[in-house]
Amino acid sequence: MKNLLNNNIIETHNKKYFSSHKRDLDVFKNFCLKNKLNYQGIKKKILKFKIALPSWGLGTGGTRFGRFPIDGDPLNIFQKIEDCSIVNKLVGSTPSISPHFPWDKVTDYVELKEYAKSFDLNFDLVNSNTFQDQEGQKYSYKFGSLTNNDVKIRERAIELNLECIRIGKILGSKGITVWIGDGSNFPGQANFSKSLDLYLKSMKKIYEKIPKDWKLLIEHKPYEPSFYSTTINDWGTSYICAKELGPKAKCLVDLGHHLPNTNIEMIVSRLIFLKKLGGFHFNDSNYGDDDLDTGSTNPYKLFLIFLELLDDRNKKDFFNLSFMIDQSHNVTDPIESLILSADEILIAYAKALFVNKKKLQFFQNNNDPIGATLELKKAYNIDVKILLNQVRIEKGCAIDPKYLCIR
Ligand SMILES: [Mn+2]
Repeated sequence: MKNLLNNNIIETHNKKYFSSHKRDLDVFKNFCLKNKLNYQGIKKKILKFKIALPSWGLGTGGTRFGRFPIDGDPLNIFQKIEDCSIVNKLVGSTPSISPHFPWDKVTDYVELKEYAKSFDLNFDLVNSNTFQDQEGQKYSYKFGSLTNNDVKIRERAIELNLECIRIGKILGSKGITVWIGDGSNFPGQANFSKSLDLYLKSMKKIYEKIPKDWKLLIEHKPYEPSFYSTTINDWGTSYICAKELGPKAKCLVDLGHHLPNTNIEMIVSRLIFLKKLGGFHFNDSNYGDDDLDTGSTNPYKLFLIFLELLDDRNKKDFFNLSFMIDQSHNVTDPIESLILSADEILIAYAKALFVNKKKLQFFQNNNDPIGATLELKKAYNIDVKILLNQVRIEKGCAIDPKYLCIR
């Protein structure tokens, strides 16, 4: 396997921290034993957990006011794969990359797949971009894609999605995520029912070509780029569409795609109950954005989301969900942001795994809100860092890649 990291960087780092880690691990194992916590079982689940990296997340992000690229910004998908390999070599939980087309178009997809494989990486879900015109594009998405009034533009948007499926098949992907920016900016500009109808008609044509072992994920977002109305604006609309399309269609929840203060963990729970949750995009959000680094502002929320993802009703499907980081690195080095975000996700996941569900149910059944919330806090306050360090050691990664980001 190819390795782009400087020689011995992991070995040197691990050597430095290994003896103190061993000491801390013994203390942690004793703590688990004393409190009847299933150390081995939880470690096994963390070892198995995988998060995809978005190809577009490796480049410097920006806002509509500007972009401030850093040295070493990847110029193409091959360089993005190289950057992903560095993240995964250090953290071990991000072995796949989710490409975006036409951004990541190449002439030879077999070569692309092989290139990723040479770094021990594979391809996760493919994503279609019908929210932006490419240079020289004949039909414009200015007034929508899959819901455009012009049939030629709708057909072009459908064709791009079908192309994504064809590419994804070569890359070994098992699904496609469709997010559209379609909507309107003025009252009266669009007929809401007509837009939804056109969306479903277009999506049915895409759904027909979804391979048997694939999934089609619908991603909703309340606003932006449309600021008056958005066709697929919330989880309810997403659910209605997924249900209408068929069993291979599911809903994808992006943490930042909600109005401020929305109870996202409850949306996750609803979609699990309805058997329509297909995936989750990680980021953090302080207002109505989807741009902040995962766990950077509200790690407790992330923990509560994981608690729902780990609901007993989702036991069989948990590891079939598509997890991906989807955030914008406007002021940081994307590699560092992704390393820290992958860590935050594992921290939230591990803490949720430590929740004593039986005790929680007891407090719920006995109408004891303080008991219930303290039970959650008990798990949340466990310092799972040592366990995650141990997981990374067992994967041959850096004990704590966070320290490599400190200058
Ligand atoms: Mn997303």
